[in-house]
Amino acid sequence: EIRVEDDRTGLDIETLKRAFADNLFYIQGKLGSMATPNDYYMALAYTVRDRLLQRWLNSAQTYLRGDVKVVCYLSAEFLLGPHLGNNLINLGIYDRIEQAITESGLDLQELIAQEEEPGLGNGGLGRLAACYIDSLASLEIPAIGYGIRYEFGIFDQEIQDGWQVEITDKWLRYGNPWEIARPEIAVEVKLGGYVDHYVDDAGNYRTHWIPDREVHGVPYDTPILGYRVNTANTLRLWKAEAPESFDFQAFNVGDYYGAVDAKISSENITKVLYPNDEQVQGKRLRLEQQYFFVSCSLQDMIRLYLLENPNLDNFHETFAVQLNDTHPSIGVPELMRLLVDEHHMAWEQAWQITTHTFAYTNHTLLPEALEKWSVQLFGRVLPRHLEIIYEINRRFLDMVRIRYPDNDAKLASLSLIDELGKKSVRMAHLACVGSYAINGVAQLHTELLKKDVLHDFYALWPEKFSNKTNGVTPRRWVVQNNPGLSKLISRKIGDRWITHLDELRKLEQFADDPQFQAQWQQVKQNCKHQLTKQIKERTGVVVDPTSMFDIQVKRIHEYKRQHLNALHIITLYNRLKENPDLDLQPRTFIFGGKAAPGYFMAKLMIKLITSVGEVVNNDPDVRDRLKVVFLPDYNVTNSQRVYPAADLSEQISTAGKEASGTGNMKFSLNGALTIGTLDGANVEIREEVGAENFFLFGLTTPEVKEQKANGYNSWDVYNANPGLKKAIDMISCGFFSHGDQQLFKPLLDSLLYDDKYMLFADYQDYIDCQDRVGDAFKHKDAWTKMSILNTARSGKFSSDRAIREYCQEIWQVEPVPIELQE
Ligand code: 26Q
Repeated sequence: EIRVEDDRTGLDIETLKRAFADNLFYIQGKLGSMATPNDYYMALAYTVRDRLLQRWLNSAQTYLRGDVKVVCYLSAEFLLGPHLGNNLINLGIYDRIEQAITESGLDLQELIAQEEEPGLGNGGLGRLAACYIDSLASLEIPAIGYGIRYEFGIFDQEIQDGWQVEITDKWLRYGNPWEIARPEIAVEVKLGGYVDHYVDDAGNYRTHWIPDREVHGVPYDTPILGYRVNTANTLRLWKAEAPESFDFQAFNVGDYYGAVDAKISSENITKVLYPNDEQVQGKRLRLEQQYFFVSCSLQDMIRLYLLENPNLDNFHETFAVQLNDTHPSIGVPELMRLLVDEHHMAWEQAWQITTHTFAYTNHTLLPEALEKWSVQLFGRVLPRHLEIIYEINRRFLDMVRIRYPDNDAKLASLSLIDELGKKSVRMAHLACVGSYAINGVAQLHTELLKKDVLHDFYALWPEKFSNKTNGVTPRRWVVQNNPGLSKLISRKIGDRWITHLDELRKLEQFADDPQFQAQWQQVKQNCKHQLTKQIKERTGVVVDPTSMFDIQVKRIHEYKRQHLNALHIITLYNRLKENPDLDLQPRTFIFGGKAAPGYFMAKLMIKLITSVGEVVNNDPDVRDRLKVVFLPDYNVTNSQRVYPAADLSEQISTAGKEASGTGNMKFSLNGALTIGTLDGANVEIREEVGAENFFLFGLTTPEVKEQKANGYNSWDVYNANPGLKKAIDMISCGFFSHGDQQLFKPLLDSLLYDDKYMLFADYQDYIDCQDRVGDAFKHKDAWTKMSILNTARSGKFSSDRAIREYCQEIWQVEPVPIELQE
């Protein structure tokens, strides 16, 4: 006897097989004989989704209780990666599903590979948001992730003739089985227009914002299941739609084409993710995106709150709202507007609530990445918010004047408005003033925030500042992407490390054990074999899986210095050319990463890497001892094959530029050794794994500053260092570009005449350090020991640890376990 629910919740193999067949027939409308791999994937995804739903609904219901505090993580990006494998692991049914699928005559890996990953982010910041919502759910913390449902996520990258080419990411093409639209709770968002001030019949000052556009925000919900718990939180992403009534009746009478234009322009808001990170451009549509999703989210929180409460007086006791960088910082004036204009609250009370609601995470020290909006543009898109910002600023500067009497310089440097040059709104200042907590993402980064970028705010409110070193989820970045390593670890120390990553320390005792070392090497070798196969398939390059895999994968940026890595490759190549019989440790250099489409220098860096690869890979004198690979389309899916296969992790940014880095953590957890500068979280990784298990090189942050102050001149370094000079001259004379001496000129000129990121200053130390790496790799057992110790001592870099710190020190939230009712 079978009950309906059994087919949708049952976890035994027979039920899973039946549910899978059922979904294929009734949802995909296919029989086995006509089903495509995608049909099978969809049928399996629905089978898994059914099993998430009761947990999800129970979680949602529990959170509606009045006494639960909920974290709202506001982020313009969530770089989730594929859901299926992750949900199978967190549900604890991976093995059973594998068996059910195999017994249905199919291959689970092949079905998992069908999923188009939601690439709703650029890189580190977006992926951090994804790790954090995994940890929130796994720690049973009530949480909602709020963001944008971009129709086109980060572009797909192809390499043509060595150059990056961008392809539209049509991730929704075949439907998305993980989301559920909730049009019944859509909200309205206003844009543009002007503001009316008047006195109402009761004598109150009131404000009326008359927009020239209104947009519908429709939420699409995705369940985020925790690891082996019943908690399934919600990721709520907003899609912009045109409200029919608005376009076709009130505002565009008789103008059909105009009405359709208005519809298109509304729906443009959530069309596409801006593919630049760390260099902002101040585009109107981007401001509209930010305001759109933040307004939708705050309105949604207020709706939820008023379901249980008579008024908004204690809003901040129910919601802790985290701002993932300044991208959602328009939330500060928006919450003020909602409270004051729409809910008629007094300014002072509204300000109390607002400044006890928001907390702000800063992710960057680069001046060009600090968001600014021209006052003129801002006033056109958000006229009421500009007024509110001026009022916040007026009151804030009154306070500053008391603290620093007769100090106009202080006022100018703290003001929310930059009055120099083109008048603009400083979003980081807005976020600092509107938040009760401000944090950096690694120890060094937080110190530099306090000392430099936000120094004046630190002087004002030292108690608001704290450090929250980033972390990554061990479920995706070890269990899922490295099953071989996970099984080996669990055989030795049990599986509690998956939720308590510090327990990896128990591996230390086996670091010298020859048998364990052999097993460890075997796992690494298998991973390298798999990546070797993938490299062959995707690039045609044949690499030696016994060579050292030396990997740099991350967004392409001058400050991340992929071109320093390239200079090392050229240097080794020159040594081989001078002495073909040199006893050189064979290496495979693997690069991956996207360049912002408008960032010419980054695109040229890709061309340099692929050009060097073309020469090195095909020179018979090299005898395959060096290979250079550029893996196209680096994304979450592809990265999961990369981290486990790495011997060496390249973390070589100029000291003081990388806020934290998170790839560095994924590598170390998977047993790669790091060659790195004292930048971002590298500092803490080295502290944890031990200086003797980390390859350190390069100037420190104060040394960089000092050299620049003392007139650092890269031209002199170039002339004084023959190895460097030779490498640069080869690029310059067209050795890697079929004689074209113009191709790389912009890149070389920036190095020879400016070298903002101090490549030449760090060149020799980097080369010397790489020589030590090469020597160390020859001693297999010593290397393996270092590899084991890297994994064993990287427990700190779990996002569970990071989220526990946020919960205790910023959000003041507690776990709420979910009971499963019928
Ligand atoms: C802003 C305005 C307009 C258009 C785009 C943007 C924009 C988008 C994305 C600005 C920045 C980003 C992404 C930044 C980012 O990924 N930062 C990284 O954050 C990681 C998580 O904290 C850190 O580990 C990295 O060090 C940091 O570079």
